[in-house]
Order: sequence, then C-alpha cells, then structure tokens
Amino acid sequence: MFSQEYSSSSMAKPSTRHKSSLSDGCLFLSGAFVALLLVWSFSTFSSSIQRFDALSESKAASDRQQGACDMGGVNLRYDPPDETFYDDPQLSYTIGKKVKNWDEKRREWLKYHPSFAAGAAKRIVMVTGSQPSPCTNPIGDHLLLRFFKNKVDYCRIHGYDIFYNNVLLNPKMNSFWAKIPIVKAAMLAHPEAEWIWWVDSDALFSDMEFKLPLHRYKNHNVVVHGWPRMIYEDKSWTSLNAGVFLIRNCQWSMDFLETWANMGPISPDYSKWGHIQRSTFKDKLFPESDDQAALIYLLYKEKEKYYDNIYLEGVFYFEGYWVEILPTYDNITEKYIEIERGSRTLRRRHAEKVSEFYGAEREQYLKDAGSGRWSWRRPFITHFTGCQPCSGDHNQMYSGETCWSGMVKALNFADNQVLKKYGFVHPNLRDSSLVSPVPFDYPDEGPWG
Ligand SMILES: [Mn+2]
Repeated sequence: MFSQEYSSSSMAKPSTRHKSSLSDGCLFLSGAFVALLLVWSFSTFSSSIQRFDALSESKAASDRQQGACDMGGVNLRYDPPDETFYDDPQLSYTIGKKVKNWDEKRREWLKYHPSFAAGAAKRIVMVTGSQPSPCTNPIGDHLLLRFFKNKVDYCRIHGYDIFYNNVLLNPKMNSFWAKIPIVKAAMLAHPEAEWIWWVDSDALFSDMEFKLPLHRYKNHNVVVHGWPRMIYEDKSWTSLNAGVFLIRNCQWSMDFLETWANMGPISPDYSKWGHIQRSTFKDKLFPESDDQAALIYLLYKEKEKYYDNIYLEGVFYFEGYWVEILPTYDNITEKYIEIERGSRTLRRRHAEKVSEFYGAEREQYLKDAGSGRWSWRRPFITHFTGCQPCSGDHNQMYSGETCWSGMVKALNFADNQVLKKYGFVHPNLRDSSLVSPVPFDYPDEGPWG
C-alpha cells in the first residue's frame, strides 16, 4: 500500500516534464525506486513502519480536518488515540451488565470519527444468525445459506452492513432468546449505526427494492410488525412478531434489552414468566416464557412506558406470514411485468449499484397497489413462521414438504429480482437449478416466470 502510494506520487513529476520518454523514464525510475525501497526497507524495517504510521496518521489528520473522506465515504483506517467508551475496562458486551450514558458515549465516539458522523442518523446494520452446530434437517444448512444470501443481496443493493452470528453469546439465552445478547453486542460494536435491524434466519426479503420508511420511526426506538387492537383487546400472542425488529442504538434501547431479557432464561423467575404469559395470552401454544410474549406483555402491562417508544408497523409487510403471502407471488409477478412492459426506463439494463434509482422510479406505478394484505405490491419480507429450516421442526398445521417447497419458491421469487441484474432469471420458481438468460427486451413470450 505504502509503496504504491509513494511511487505513484514520485512518478507524477517525470510524466509531466518529459512526455516523449515517459515510459522509459518511468521504467528506470520505478526500477531504481524498487531497488532503493528494498534496501531501505530491509535495513530500516522498523523506521519504515514508523514512516507508514506517520503517513497514515497525516492522512487521517487531514481527513479529520475535512470531517469526511473523498467521495463522501467513511474512513475505515482511522482511529485516534483519544479515549472512548472502548477504553473503559468496566464496559461489558454481556447482557445483565448494564451500559450507562450510552447516548453520550456514542456521541463522543462519533465526534472522534467525523467521517462516520455525516450519515449516522440513517445508518443501519443488519444482524441475523443461526445455531452453532450443523442443522439436523438434511437440507437445513442449504436453506440457511440461501436465506443468508438473500439478506446479503438486500444489504449490498442498499449499502447496509450485515453481521451473521452463529454462537450463543450467553449460553442460557438459547433459541429465540439468543438474539437479545447479539443485538446488545452489535449496538456496542457499531456506534456508527443508528439502527440495528434484527432479521430472523427464516425470514427473507421478497422485495429487493423496498426501503424502510425511517422517517415514520423518527420518534420511536423499536419497530415491529404488530397491531394495537390485537394486543389490548384480543390479548393475542400473535399481536406482533418479534422475529424482525428495528432497534435504535441508544440508552433507552440498552435499558429495554435488559428488561426484555429479564423475562428469559437468565432470570430466576423464568418459569414464573411462562405462567404469567400463558394466562395473559390464551393463544400462546407452549409453557416456556418466550421473547415475543415478553415483548407483548411489556406493551400490554406497561402501556404508558412502552407504547410511545415502540412503533407497531401494520401498514406493509415489515414481515409477513408465508402462508398468507405465497399464493400472491404469481399475480404480483404478472403485475410487475405489465409495469415493465409500459416503462422503457424500468426495462433498461443497469448496474446493480444503481438499483435504488429504479426502485424509486417504480413507485409511480405502484400507487394503486396498496401494501400488506390484499395488495399486489411485492411483500417486503416473507417470514416462515412455524417452519424451522434448520431443525426441520414445523407446526403440525402444515407438512414439512409445504414448508420446504414454499421456502424454495420464495427464495427463487426474491432471487429473480437479483439475478436479473446479472442477466439471468429462474424461469420456474420451483426449480432452483434452472436459469435462462434474460432477453434484451420483452419478447412476446418469454421466461419471465
Ligand atoms: Mn422466525
């Protein structure tokens, strides 16, 4: 890195002065430079390291002055020696050990890392994961890989970071409780991000273009898919879904995660919480305290404390029940093809990197589509609640075959939106291995399944 930077700047002079003998001059100078560099670096290895540090330090200093890097990017190679919360030996990433003054600590860190401060208010880190051991379902690991690929695709298209965890950060907090310690650790690991977005391993993005309407959540700290009436009137265990949630990286959330976790297996009252949940939410199917019932219970029991902070998104499929969604894919595909037939802009081939432009362009055609149930807008997230891809367990309401073949169809429906930018398409959503080239433009009939 250092030699490249150095040699390119030393090459700049001869190239402007002696244009006719540019290549010879460059060759000679670069040869001489490499020889010099070799001697120099072998003889004074430690001083060259220092020189490297000094160079990156001076670049960092100039970045700091500018407050940001060139190209509006972030500076991944700059961490000044100023003390931050990371230097506090008392800081614990573990659930059960509270973090205090987090808002102030995060603000301080951003002050010392100005290149991250600019976009911080909208920055999202997606967090997901699965169990530490191989899946017992023979196709479980394959399905998990595809579910993860789908999230990676979504994040790449929208410029989000993603973290996949497959260890239990707190051995007691297993299965559905495992995400709470991970989310806390991610908040501390990512002070540059305003939001941590937990997405279950069995949930997938079935609209690769849609972006979260963050402006709606500006006065809230947690966002889940849910319905107030079902919490306060029906007292239902399915009044919200805890498998996908956004949580703001702030002190309120730190405290909230501790409260939430305290109804889980780390609590001495774990079994008591199970009884309370089951007697409050009559449709809860199993006796153990679970994260979803715990979240609903907090909203139900301490409405004044939590309701204003937790946004119940019920307008679009923040996550949606696969049984309800899957039958709509075919009609939606038809509708989207119809839109594209009528829009040269949307049909145009383009680089994947500029996908957000085409997503925004499509909106004008989706005004009548509605969103959520009964809509022909692509459902944002399809969630295979009741089917566990890894263990192979599933709600007895549906057969395993319906779960797994449903997942394949959903994964291919989503993958078609990605593959198209690479020039290919799955002509049949039931057959993952088959792909066809996307024609340059719409033929009369074509592989657009
Ligand atoms: Mn789930």
